[in-house]
Amino acid sequence: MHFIATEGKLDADKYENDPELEKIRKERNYSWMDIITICKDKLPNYEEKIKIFYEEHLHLDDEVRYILEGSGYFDVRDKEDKWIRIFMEKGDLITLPAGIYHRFTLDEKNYVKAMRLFVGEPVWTAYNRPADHFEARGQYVKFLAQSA
Ligand code: KMT
Ligand code: NI
Repeated sequence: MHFIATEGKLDADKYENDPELEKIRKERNYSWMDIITICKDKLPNYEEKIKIFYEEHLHLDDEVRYILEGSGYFDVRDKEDKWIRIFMEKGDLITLPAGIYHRFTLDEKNYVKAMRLFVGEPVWTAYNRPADHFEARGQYVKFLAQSA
């Protein structure tokens, strides 16, 4: 996946038994999933984690998130290296391509429950900017240049 796909609404109330979600997981080989709840009372090392989420970083794999409850913002860098803020709420699915600089923050409600999807065994390593020497970054930059 080489573009930011923010895909229409799914019915988050039935995430445990949803043929639409199953179809997406099959088609894209999202064999792995877990659910993360980001709020003060539920996430161990909350303060530290939200700080890490909001540091500008990239990953070597796609970051796929499906919002089940609550909301928050994904900020992504556009072609001109400016921030684009994407509001994500219940039912929204987002795919951040490998190599894109981004960050995440909660909103004033301070609560989100999200499904994390991954192709194969998950790798959560975040590389803070600058991380331009990675192959995944090179590929993404190349893609951006071609789509200009
Ligand atoms: C990440 O990698 O930024 C996260 O997992 C936090 C966002 S999940 C809604
Ligand atoms: Ni990330």
